[in-house]
Amino acid sequence: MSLACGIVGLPNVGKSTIFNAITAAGAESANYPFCTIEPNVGVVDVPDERLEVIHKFITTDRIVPASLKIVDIAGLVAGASKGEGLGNKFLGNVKECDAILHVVRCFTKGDIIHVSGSVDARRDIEVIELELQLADLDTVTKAVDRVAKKARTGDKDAILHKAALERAKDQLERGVSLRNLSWSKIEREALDPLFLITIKPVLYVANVGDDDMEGKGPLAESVRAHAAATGAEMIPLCGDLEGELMSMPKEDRAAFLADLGMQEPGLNRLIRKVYDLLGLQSYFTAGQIEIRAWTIHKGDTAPVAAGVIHTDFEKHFIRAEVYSIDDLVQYKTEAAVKAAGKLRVEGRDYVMREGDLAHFLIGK
Ligand SMILES: Nc1nc2c(ncn2[C@@H]2O[C@H](COP(=O)(O)OP(=O)(O)O)[C@@H](O)[C@H]2O)c(=O)[nH]1
Ligand SMILES: [Mg+2]
Repeated sequence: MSLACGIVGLPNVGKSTIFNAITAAGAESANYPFCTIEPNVGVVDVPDERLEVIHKFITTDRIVPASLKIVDIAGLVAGASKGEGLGNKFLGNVKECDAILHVVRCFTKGDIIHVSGSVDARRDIEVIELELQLADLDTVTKAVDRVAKKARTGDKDAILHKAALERAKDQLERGVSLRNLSWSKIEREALDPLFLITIKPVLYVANVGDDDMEGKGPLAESVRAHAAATGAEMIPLCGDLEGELMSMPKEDRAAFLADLGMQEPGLNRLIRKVYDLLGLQSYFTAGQIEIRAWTIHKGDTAPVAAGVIHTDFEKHFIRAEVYSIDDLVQYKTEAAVKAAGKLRVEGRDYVMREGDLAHFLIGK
């Protein structure tokens, strides 16, 4: 499962700076040495300490973390939905993403010109959000027209879908992003095929200066307030420092972080948050060939989890043998876990738990 996250925000807020830091991290990973799909697309490991914990007890040839695709979406300016700037092409790129990283400028130092002449985080958010809402409004309006014809013939589904689309249209006209509302299953059926932008989960990234690393200043606070008011999350991050960190030789980074009073790069926090935002979790397979993290959605059953390894595995799933990392830490080997009766045999209905270690038995 390759999930994608699109970075949006006004020009000069630090999108590319953050994107470049993330892709530099990806390029260092043994897993994507030549991964430049397109200049604005990067792949990065999802940092996960549990892989090393497993590795303490199970020898292996390689470790493969979960990954995330990041897309730098440039050209979003006021009027984009009407074709200003790079307009529609870039809104199209956002549609293909699973989640949105909305970068907001909260640094004041430096002579970086702000497109609107002054730094105002709240206004900036509103400019971008409005463009995305207008883009959705356009999509939804066209969809209402299409379904209206079918609804007039008395088609039950079409009538329900039309109502859902009209609700979305009405809310967008009031300036409400669709993610702020709850939608029933039938409503989602009408909306999902449209790849609407404002229904995607968003994470606000307050790009703070190095004088406000924790995001306690008024600009970052206004981003935090907006996020809280809309049920979203925010994370403070200093794009410049993250870039600087990634441009250093690896062995110098720990000292640089320690100087700043940081435990780990801010990017690690960011990537984990995105993973969480998408409702994802990992399970692991571990053996001589590889120790690997696999990405599933929270609530996925064992056959669905097996299907991530290979699509056929879902259909031909027989059973899973599952144990937890805690069991491995306590008993030290898989054989000892089994001897202690902690290796559970689970069937088709088993809902995977965060951090399960699994073997799947697959039929033909
Ligand atoms: N002072 C400061 N400058 C930054 C920071 N992040 C980015 N910049 C600068 O802002 C300018 C625009 O950044 P860029 O990443 O290209 O913005 P984009 O247009 O959103 O992609 C560049 O000159 C960056 O060096 C930051 O955290 N602090
Ligand atoms: Mg850029």
